[in-house]
Amino acid sequence: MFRRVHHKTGKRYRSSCIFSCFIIACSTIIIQLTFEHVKYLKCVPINPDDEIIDRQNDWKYQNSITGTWYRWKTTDEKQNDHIEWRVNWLNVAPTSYLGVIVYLTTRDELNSLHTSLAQLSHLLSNNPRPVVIFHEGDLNDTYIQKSLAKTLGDRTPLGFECIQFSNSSHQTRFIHRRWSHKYFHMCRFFTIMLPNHPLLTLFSLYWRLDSHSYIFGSKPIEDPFEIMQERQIQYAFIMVNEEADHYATGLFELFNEFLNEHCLKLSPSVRQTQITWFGRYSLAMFFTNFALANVSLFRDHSLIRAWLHMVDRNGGIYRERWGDAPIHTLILTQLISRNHIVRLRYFGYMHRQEYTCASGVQGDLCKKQVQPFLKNAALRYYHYQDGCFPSNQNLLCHYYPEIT
Ligand SMILES: Nc1nc2c(ncn2[C@@H]2O[C@H](COP(=O)(O)OP(=O)(O)O)[C@@H](O)[C@H]2O)c(=O)[nH]1
Ligand SMILES: *[C@@H]1O[C@H](CO)[C@@H](O)[C@H](O)[C@H]1NC(C)=O
Ligand SMILES: *[C@@H]1O[C@H](CO)[C@@H](O)[C@H](O)[C@H]1NC(C)=O
Ligand SMILES: *[C@@H]1O[C@H](CO)[C@@H](O)[C@H](O)[C@H]1NC(C)=O
Ligand SMILES: [Mg+2]
Repeated sequence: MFRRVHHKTGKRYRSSCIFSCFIIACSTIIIQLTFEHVKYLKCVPINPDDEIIDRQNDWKYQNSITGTWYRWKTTDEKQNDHIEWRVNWLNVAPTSYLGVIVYLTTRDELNSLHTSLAQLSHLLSNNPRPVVIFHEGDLNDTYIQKSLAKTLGDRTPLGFECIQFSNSSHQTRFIHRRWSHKYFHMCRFFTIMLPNHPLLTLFSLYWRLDSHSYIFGSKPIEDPFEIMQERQIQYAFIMVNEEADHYATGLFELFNEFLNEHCLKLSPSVRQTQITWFGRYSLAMFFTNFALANVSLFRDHSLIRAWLHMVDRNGGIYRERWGDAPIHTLILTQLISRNHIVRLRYFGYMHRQEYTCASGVQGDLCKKQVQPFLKNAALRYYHYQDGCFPSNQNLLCHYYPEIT
């Protein structure tokens, strides 16, 4: 009997213990959830404009008429009070300032640059748009400039902007020694510097191409600047690609830090285009050697500016070889709504050994169109079906509306 009572007490004791544990566990969960909630409610975003510090750049640019050099700023103070940036236009002065086609290049790529300009001249013959070539002084020879102007044809304005990258060493702690200093400067140029050059204040939209970027097709194309203006598009691309993971070390972590500072969560577009099934960063990116953008997007949008400055301060461009492509892709998919970004599919495009034909141009027709650019028999060329790499599996590729 005694034992039985004892047994009963033990049982009661045990069940009350289980009950208490249950209550404690529940309370802990509730407290934690509340805390998370309060933390979220309490999240105070930092002011994006407070984060923008001029880093005492020693990059410079030169005016093509006066020859004066200026220090290049990335803050939004009006660029050195240029009332209006003046350009020494070859061929003819622009009649419209809606859009400008921009290149950065060197004399080493003069041959491909001629090809690239010839393609622009053919395909945009219905609506020539001004072209501006940024260079480091190796293209200020008048003879070279005139021959490039001739390739474009006398209806297309052509300007040259001489720039100087920094040569200070504080930015040059490389991990990727295989790449020259200059490559990192190029990445920084397209990430943050270009939209802050005073030439861009003259135009509403810009279109970036590389010297080895060829647009192609069987006939002149509709003007992409007009399409952007009519449809209020902020950004347009043509191909997508995937970054190598060793060129994006720490980038996605920095992006999450940025979101936290501004009390933002990953947008549905980032989640759908750049996060894998396993919740990891997919490295999908716009292939930004071809990109059309509203100039004010990367210059005046305060959160985008804050992100670009954060990336710049971090030094990852020089340290890890972060490219403008993943840097821009993350912030655009985060902040720009789905109907303000498009993929252009109505003409062919080739960059180095990679190409895609216009939507609907397949098989022999595609081969025929691209044939003139497959010049080097020693190289292997890659046809990106649909413009998507590695394949249709790249979720970024078909996410945005396409213009065919
Ligand atoms: N002026 C100048 N242009 C460069 C330099 N490095 C690259 N570029 C140009 O910047 C553009 C992009 O560079 P590219 O080497 O094509 O990069 P990739 O497309 O990532 O291989 C091309 O038009 C190059 O000619 C450089 O050091 N100086
Ligand atoms: C041409 O290039 C050199 C740098 O190589 C530069 O110092 C010079 O000022 C440039 N501009 C003109 C208009 O000659
Ligand atoms: C680059 O270095 C040279 C000498 O090392 C110096 O004279 C020049 O001013 C520097 N350029 C810039 C933009 O700082
Ligand atoms: C570019 O963006 C600015 C700011 O959002 C807007 O006011 C302007 O209309 C846009 N330009 C074009 C051509 O879409
Ligand atoms: Mg390139």
